[in-house]
Amino acid sequence: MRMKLALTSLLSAVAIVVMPGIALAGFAPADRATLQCISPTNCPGASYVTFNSFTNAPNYGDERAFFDAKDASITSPGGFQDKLTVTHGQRIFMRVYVHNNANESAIGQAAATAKNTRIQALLETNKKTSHVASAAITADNANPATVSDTVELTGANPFTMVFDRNAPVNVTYRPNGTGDWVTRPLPGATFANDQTINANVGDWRGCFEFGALITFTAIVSMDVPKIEVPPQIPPTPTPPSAGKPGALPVTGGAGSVLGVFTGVSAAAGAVHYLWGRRFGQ
Ligand SMILES: [Ca+2]
Repeated sequence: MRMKLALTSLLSAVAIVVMPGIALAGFAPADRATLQCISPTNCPGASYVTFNSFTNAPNYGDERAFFDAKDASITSPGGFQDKLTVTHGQRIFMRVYVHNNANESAIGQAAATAKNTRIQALLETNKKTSHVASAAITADNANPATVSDTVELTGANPFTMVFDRNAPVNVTYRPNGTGDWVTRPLPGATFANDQTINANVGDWRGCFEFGALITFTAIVSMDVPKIEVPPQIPPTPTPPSAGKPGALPVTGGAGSVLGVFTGVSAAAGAVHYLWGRRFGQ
């Protein structure tokens, strides 16, 4: 019995791993080592290159949840969410926060610099009512090598999403880690297809001074149900057949009633009378 239970558990685990087309929501790796600021002004950082692993960054909070989004019409700061309800034609403004947590002052700039740093954002390609968009940050000397996070998007009807190639892929950062924040096109960012953005940004120095936000836009295309317009012409009642047992609510059948009237208008009046009687009007 114990063997059977163990085998069942193993099969369940395998089924989860190989299930195609299912994107898991949330950040990954979920079990990676994390860092904590001792105070908002005292965040020692890591002795190795690792991205987005502070759980209480002063200006961001939990860095592991580094990919979020909001309606693109919201131009005020903030308002980003990990889960959105979307509608047809909606433009979604997406944001990736990037922070190499390595502590330059402890291990030196060279050891603290991420090498061959790559950013990727993905949308799902299938038409369905629930999508998981994902973003990943990878570097040759990072540990873990890749970290990722998601945005969940849900619609009332099946929809598809594409990146807006006419909107910029921007990076907001402080050049050389000092001074004012600037926003400019992210060097090397390309649309591999409508659902994939890639950027190789090369070296990425450690510490909060070099934190950055990468932004881009996606568009929702949703099936919109056709509005059913009721017919404006009332149905023409079919005069009941005299030979149809039980078709008439009056004693004597249709003939006895129609016989009271003459002509077309009289027949129409008879039908109205019959229907009125039948429905108790
Ligand atoms: Ca997220």
